[in-house]
Amino acid sequence: MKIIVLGADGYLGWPTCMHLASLGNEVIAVDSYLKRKIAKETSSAPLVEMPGLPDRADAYFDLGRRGKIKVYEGDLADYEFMSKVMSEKPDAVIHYAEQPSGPYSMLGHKEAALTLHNNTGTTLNLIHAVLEHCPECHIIKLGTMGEYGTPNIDIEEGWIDITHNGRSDKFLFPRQAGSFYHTTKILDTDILWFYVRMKGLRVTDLMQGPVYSHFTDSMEGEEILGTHFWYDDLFGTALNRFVVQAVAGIPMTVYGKGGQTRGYLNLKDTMQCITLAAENPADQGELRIMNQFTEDFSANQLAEAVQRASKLVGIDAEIDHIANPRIEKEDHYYNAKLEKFMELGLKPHLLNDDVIVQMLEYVKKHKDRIDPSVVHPRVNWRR
Ligand code: USQ
Repeated sequence: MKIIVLGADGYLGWPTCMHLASLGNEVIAVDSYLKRKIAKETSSAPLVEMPGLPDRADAYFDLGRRGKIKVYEGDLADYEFMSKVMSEKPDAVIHYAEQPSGPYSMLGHKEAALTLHNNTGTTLNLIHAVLEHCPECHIIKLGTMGEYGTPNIDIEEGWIDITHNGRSDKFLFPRQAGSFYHTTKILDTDILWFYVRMKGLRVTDLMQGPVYSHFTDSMEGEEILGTHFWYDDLFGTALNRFVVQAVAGIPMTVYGKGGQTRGYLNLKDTMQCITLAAENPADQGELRIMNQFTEDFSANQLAEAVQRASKLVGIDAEIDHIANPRIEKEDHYYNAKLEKFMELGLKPHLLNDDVIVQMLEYVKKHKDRIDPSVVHPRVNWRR
């Protein structure tokens, strides 16, 4: 297939490009480096900074890996650029090109506006560029499990059957996000659903939980091919942050009571899910929504798992319960369905000591690059 990856420089984007190329697909990688720019503005940085996309693509090629990755650099929130990219007429497009941080979106008006305009604007541009150039192209959009929030009922995969006053219909599952970023993902889903109904687009919307780890099969052994590993309060996800905190000797920052539960997945399983979605496309005129995670954990369980694995490499990691900077339930029911990807053949890489030890070893190698000043939360939802 010819596949375009929007947001190709990101934590998920670059590994996805390599993975799809390694399977023999023709891959086009696109990014504006927006995340690098806002990270600099907020003094955040990945553990190891990687070169830009052209150099990453050259390194991939020079190492003799399968396939080539073509690069476009530009702003997809600008319709002209989006239209130029989509005139490549791909079979599928993977849309990661969004500001991905809940805390960043809660900083203030400027950050909320950037998140809204970039995320929904890019989604709208993509839809119109697909309609203009390739209406049969399969749009694979990265949504988030956070669109559902933490309801006191089972979380279905995108849709729910409702019977009301004796009549029944099927609706999008109720959504109630916990950050403004997550709210923009809800808006994206609604925009996609509108255009599926009106124009018959072919769309898969993936409700993904927080991702952890740094390693994928296509990177194996070559740090130059690695993705950015974020650990700061804005862009780092919980488990990656706890691993860095353990290595840095900073007590792990469990927010509040630590009972807040999410569906997590290994970066390798994001690669699997994206591939399964691309190889088994949605129908024309369908908005297919699939939950994308492999296991549920509370923040406490993650911190305890890191504490246990740290002992194996001689680190005595401490757990701290700090005041929760977010407004979220800390003790709640959580039961999300995971059926569609299992039916498509997903083989989960589950979290165990070996996975955490591999992460600890990677972070230990770059310990001198950890900046302790960006570890504790700098954004409070209440202020
Ligand atoms: N948490 C802590 N301590 C920390 C960091 C997080 O206790 O130091 C807790 C949070 O309060 C939250 C949970 O861990 O309850 C997950 O937080 P997170 O920062 O790992 O994930 P989140 O902010 O939800 O966002 C991340 C990605 C986002 C993606 C989302 C999937 O940054 O792009 O959409 O995971 S989901 O959470 O399912 O919505």
